[in-house]
Amino acid sequence: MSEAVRTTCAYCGVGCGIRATVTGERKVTIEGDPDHPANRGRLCSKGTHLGETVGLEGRLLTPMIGKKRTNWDRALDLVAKRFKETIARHGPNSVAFYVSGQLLTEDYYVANKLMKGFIGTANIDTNSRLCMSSAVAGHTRAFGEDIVPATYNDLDAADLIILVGSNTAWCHPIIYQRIRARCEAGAKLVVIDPRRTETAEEADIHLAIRPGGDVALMNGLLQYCREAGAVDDDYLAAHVAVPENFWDELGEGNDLWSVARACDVPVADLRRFYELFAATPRTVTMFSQGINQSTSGTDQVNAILNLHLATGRIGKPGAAPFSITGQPNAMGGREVGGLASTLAAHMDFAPENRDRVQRFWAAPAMAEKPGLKAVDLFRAVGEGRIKALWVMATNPAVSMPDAGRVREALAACPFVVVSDVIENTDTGAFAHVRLPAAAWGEKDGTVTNSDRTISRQRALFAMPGEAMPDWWIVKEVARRMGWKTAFSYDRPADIWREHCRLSTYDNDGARLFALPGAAQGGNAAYDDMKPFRWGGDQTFADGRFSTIDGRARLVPVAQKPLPEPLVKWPLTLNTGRYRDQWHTMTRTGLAPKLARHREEPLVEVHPDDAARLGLVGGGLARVETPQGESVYRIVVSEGQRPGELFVPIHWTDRTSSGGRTGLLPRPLVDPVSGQPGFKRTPAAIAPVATRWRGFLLLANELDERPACLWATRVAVPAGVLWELAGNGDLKCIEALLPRGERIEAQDIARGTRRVAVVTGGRLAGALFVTESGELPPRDWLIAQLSAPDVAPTLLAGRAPGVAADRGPIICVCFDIGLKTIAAAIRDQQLADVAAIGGAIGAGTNCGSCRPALARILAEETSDAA
Ligand SMILES: Nc1nc2c(c(=O)[nH]1)N[C@H]1C(S)=C(S)[C@@H](COP(=O)(O)OP(=O)(O)OC[C@H]3O[C@@H](n4cnc5c(=O)[nH]c(N)nc54)[C@H](O)[C@@H]3O)O[C@H]1N2
Ligand SMILES: Nc1nc2c(c(=O)[nH]1)N[C@H]1C(S)=C(S)[C@@H](COP(=O)(O)OP(=O)(O)OC[C@H]3O[C@@H](n4cnc5c(=O)[nH]c(N)nc54)[C@H](O)[C@@H]3O)O[C@H]1N2
Ligand code: SF4
Ligand SMILES: [Mo]
Repeated sequence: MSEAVRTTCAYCGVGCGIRATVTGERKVTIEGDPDHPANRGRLCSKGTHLGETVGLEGRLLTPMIGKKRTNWDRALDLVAKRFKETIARHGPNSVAFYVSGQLLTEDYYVANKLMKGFIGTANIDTNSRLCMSSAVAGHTRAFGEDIVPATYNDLDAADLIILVGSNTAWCHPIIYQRIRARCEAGAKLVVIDPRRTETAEEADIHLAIRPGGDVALMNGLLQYCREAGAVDDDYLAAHVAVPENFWDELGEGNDLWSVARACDVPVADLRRFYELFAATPRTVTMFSQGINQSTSGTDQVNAILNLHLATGRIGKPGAAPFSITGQPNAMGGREVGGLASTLAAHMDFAPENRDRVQRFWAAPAMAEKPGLKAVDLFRAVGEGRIKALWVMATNPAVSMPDAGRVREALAACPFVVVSDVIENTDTGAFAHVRLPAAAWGEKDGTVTNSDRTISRQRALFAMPGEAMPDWWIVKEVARRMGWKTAFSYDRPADIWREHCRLSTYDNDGARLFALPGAAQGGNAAYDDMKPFRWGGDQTFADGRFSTIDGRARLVPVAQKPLPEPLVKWPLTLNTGRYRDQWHTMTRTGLAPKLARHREEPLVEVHPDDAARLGLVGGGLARVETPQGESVYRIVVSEGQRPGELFVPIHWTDRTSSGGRTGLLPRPLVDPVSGQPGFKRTPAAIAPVATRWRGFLLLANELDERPACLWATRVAVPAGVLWELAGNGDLKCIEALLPRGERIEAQDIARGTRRVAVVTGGRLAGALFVTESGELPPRDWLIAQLSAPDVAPTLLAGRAPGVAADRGPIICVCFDIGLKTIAAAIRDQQLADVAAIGGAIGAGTNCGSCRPALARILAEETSDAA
């Protein structure tokens, strides 16, 4: 066994440190790094199960031109040639890169330098446009620079933590555990989210706000603070520029009653929240996609920043606004200037900045002005204005709004290059050239997390096949385009040092982002780099901001009128994430344990809507918007507001016929940031009838999705499970079963059909279908895929004597189902989450399921009462 390597988790912006020990060929054990400041040894379910995703199944391991394998020289020459030709014929603005917050800083730096300094256009945008560009724009308006002034330590010092539009318990679980710990020590938690998420369930106050009402809520609060004497006039006088009439304009229509009505929240809850805020100086307001992903996203961000500036709650321990980042290197992308609207090292396109960067890069063709933002960029592709596009580390055919239109654009584009780690992605299907990138665990570089802590990601394995790191791929293309010296990097450390030097180049302190010490280190220093934070632990403590006069700005923002429901589209569609899946599932979709929390894409509907529209839990429904439609499995949930639907973003063409959420949102964006409003799309829903439902269990992957109305892939140990439903006949489904010895059973009266295929004594496939009856529980059947001998009772669907299954898996670490937990609570009279852990272990490892355990406990105890 080799020594543990310190690296950083591949997933979210919490940026947890990991100690990874390679135990064999593509095998690794993962532990939290006790010395990493972001997590101090803890990991959530996704981090804990990273080891299940490092196998080579599904990997793209050779460069491809069309459907043919090729070698690197040919692929790189072709990419360089086509980009050069396109630029020569149509100018630099006819090409574009679409990159990702999942690139490492070094990768990102090289791509940005090539586009903005050498090709000579700023048509490089990133999926971070869809993620936190409103926060970037809001920070820049208020502080003069895109600075997140908070750190995780502020959470430990806060007396009030407000989570706005953030399902932290699922999306930033380790931050959430830190918040819970602080709440157990007495801090209060307020959650502002239209849904009653697991995060909201544990809050002292949950405001189930009418979607899009956040500016009204925050402006009302600011007005309340003013009246309650909680505005810090001294701070404002010393450090903040307040526009004339700011307070007069704020005062209008922002009384408690009007705000409660506008936001559709109980006035008593609103008053409690306002009183609590006014009385609690140590407040951290954390926000993410419920704020950013809106056509008023930037205003919503500034409404929050206004509150913190006006109450002087910034630059002090436990007091700060806190925009949390989603992707592992979203923050690093901001530092290198990966957005079309930023240049590099926290500089914009102002003449002096352009000039400075041009000098530093010795750039032959500096971009003159900001480039196309993601939605406009794909529109330009669709209209033929962009003729060569390179997509790296993102899956826009799934994740862009109005993804159907994005697919049409990709299909029409004369030259599409996709760099990915996975062979078959929805976006890769449109590529002329596919380039195999090295994945997490194979590549070296740095990432910056939500609280400005820079950590190293380190290689654990040799690069498989011909995979190469993204920085190498980009610099090889740059060199082939003719820029050999400017892209003569041999290792990530070379790029890192250049990036650090640019951050301090001609920087007298006007730009807070600066990495002075790091620029001098050698390769050994880079290899040994410990996590460190830039920008200080208490940013803005001196009250100086990055504006010309050093003052922050209050930015007047007004609530936009919220539209009434439309006749054809009477509902509002909200979209977001599940606890154990990551985006388009290219990696978490490989891990059977992570599939068990939510196996299928669900549409959550309020009981009143369900009753009115004939929607039954467990059935299927078609969700439709003006952009497209997709089918989901229905869940009736009290946690939804009436009139609203919630669907997950994770399922793709590869994994499901339904749940194709990217097709539904409008491509409408915030006017300042260009971020799409993913959370609020007018929609309609109707039940979908199917004659039969069933499941197909297979030892091997299928090349194509089963052709029926509903087919969703679920990763299981030693194989794959497809949940199915349809109206057609079963012949084409049965044809998917492998060859071998067939065992069959049929009950015509109940419309039941069961087929199993055995080869060499082992189960190779099984199809269970019913028209009217129940389907057997899946657990035992799935286990038969790994069993050395097929059980004779196979077609009965369960082991003799074994009763029902365990229900949905709540604790993925110890594989404990809902029913097991509920039974333990009842039988052993367990009174709290810790007692459940003591009795059956659930929740004692990663802790991601603790909010769910609390809810089950509450339900069981209220049932008992
Ligand atoms: N498990 C998991 N974790 C992840 C990811 C993942 O894919 N899976 N992705 C990572 C990434 S890239 C990101 S960006 C983050 C996102 O993390 P979050 O922002 O926490 O995630 P979302 O589920 O997109 O949306 C957050 C909440 O906003 C609420 N919301 C919708 N509309 C409104 C509104 O008008 N006002 C308010 N106040 N709230 C609203 C939604 O109901 C939802 O609960 O998660 C990161 N972490
Ligand atoms: N409706 C709706 N849509 C949304 C959102 C929403 O809330 N609602 N959220 C938006 C947000 S916040 C985000 S961040 C996006 C995320 O959306 P995407 O970025 O499209 O999602 P991922 O699945 O993370 O795509 C990453 C791709 O990079 C590949 N990859 C992984 N590692 C590497 C690497 O090292 N190199 C290379 N070259 N490739 C790699 C993966 O296999 C995968 O194909 O979705 C956005 N879309
Ligand atoms: S919270 Fe979970 S997914 Fe995010 S970095 Fe930490 S372990 Fe990884
Ligand atoms: Mo994101």
